Amino acid sequence: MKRVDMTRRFTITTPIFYVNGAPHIGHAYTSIAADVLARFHRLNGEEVLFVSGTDEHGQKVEQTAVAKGMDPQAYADEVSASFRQMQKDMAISTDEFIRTTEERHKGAAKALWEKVAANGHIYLGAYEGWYSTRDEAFISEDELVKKPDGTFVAPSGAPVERVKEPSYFFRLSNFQDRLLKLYEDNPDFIGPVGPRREIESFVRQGLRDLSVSRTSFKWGVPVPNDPDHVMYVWFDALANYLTAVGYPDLNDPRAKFWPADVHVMAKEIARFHCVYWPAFLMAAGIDLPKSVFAHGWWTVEGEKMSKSLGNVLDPKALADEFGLDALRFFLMREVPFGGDSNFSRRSMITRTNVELANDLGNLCQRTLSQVARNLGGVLPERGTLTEDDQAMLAMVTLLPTIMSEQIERKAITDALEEVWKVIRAANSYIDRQAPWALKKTDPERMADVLRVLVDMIRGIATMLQPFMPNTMDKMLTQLGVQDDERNFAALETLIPAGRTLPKPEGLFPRFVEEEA
Ligand code: ME8
Repeated sequence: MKRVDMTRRFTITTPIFYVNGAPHIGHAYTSIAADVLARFHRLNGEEVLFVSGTDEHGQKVEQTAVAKGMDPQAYADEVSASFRQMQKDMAISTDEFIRTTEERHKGAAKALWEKVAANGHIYLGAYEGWYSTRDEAFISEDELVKKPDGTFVAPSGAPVERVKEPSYFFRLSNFQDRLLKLYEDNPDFIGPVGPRREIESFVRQGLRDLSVSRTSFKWGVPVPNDPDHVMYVWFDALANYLTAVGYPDLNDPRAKFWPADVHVMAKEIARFHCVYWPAFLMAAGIDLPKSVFAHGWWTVEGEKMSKSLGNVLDPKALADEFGLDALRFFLMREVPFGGDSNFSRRSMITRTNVELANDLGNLCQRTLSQVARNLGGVLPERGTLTEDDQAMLAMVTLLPTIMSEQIERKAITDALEEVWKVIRAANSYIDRQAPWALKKTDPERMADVLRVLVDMIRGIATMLQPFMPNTMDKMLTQLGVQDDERNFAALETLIPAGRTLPKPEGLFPRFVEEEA
């Protein structure tokens, strides 16, 4: 079987996060998922651009800063730094971190605006209607939701206020047909299918022109040639994806990374990415991203995360308690990428103990301790392979092909399950072959079995690197695999016999809940 031929270049983005509060598990989740995809493509030999950042303008950020008695820039500096720290704590391998208050970004947003305006898609008018600051979204009358007390809120439940101000408009209504054709011609443009249907039906209902500037506050990118207006925060924010590739400088070395392969986010902001963003780009005559993937929403112990409930999960605290890679693994394993999920401590503990400590940790420990004890820690030759050995090795050999196809579909959880099938098979193999019993009866066969196991674990650890980079780094070191032998293509070459392996150490401790 031939490995899926993935393009040799891969550009992936996360949303840029609002700096109106500390990063929580939701932000970490999107960052980790995108990181898994970015790392997978890098190990597959592709040139990757992975973009993330912070969204620092707009009324919401301004109001939060004012409430804290801080200057918005000073406040944004502080919170943006905490997002960067979160990404460091979660081992997120971003190549570009965009802050919308940076000059390079303001330049890109202005250039995009000028292009859209020059092409005749922006006009001056006045907006009168509802605005939700929490969502940073204009809410039309027919979207308002009536609460039992007779007041109205946004579909998200966020409060709305009446706004009346001069505003520039983007001729979104002209783009309905082109957008519908985009979705029809490219069935994979929006994934997964739930958000795709929602977006299609939203666009089919007809599009109104979109207000793209505000005049009632100042915290934003000034509109070119009209400093009374600042850009609507979403026009500004979406432009960050172009900032990352050096726009408007088409000779920038990063320009080759556009169009993006995938913008990753949660479903609540799919509309901005699947409707407004492609329309802005069409209006500017810029290539469209190849796809948008909107994953689901995390709750905590069955409840929506909120400051008032005091249940906002800090990813750093969880990583400190369970181990970073156990947290990354759990988040990617617990729910098929795309679906909604619930964070439960019980489930986190079970997965850590069963899948990491028992399945993977024990497999590695049992194998390597026998190599250390019975073979002096020296990697044996590949012996004559029995049918059982061949079947086991074939499973590992197929992993890169199967997983590449799954990762291409963003089926991150399926890809993990594929590795676990091999781990479970290796555990049955070790029980069936019982190398410890062969020590006295057939030491040569014992060495052959241990070599098959080492090679299986090498394949497993290589393919798990995108998910658990730090632990797999240690596991590959324990297996005597050198740095340049860790990409997917290197799996086609056997590690030469005779290498002395370091003393094995347990990598996945069992989690024991302290008695309250
Ligand atoms: O929307 N479950 O920023 P934001 C899953 N600045 N993912 C979650 C989550 C949860 N409970 N909570 C947050 C914005 N996320 C804009 C984006 S992009 C040009 C501008 C993640 O700080 C998820 O990725 O509100 C979601 O889409 C994003 O954080 C929203 O982050």
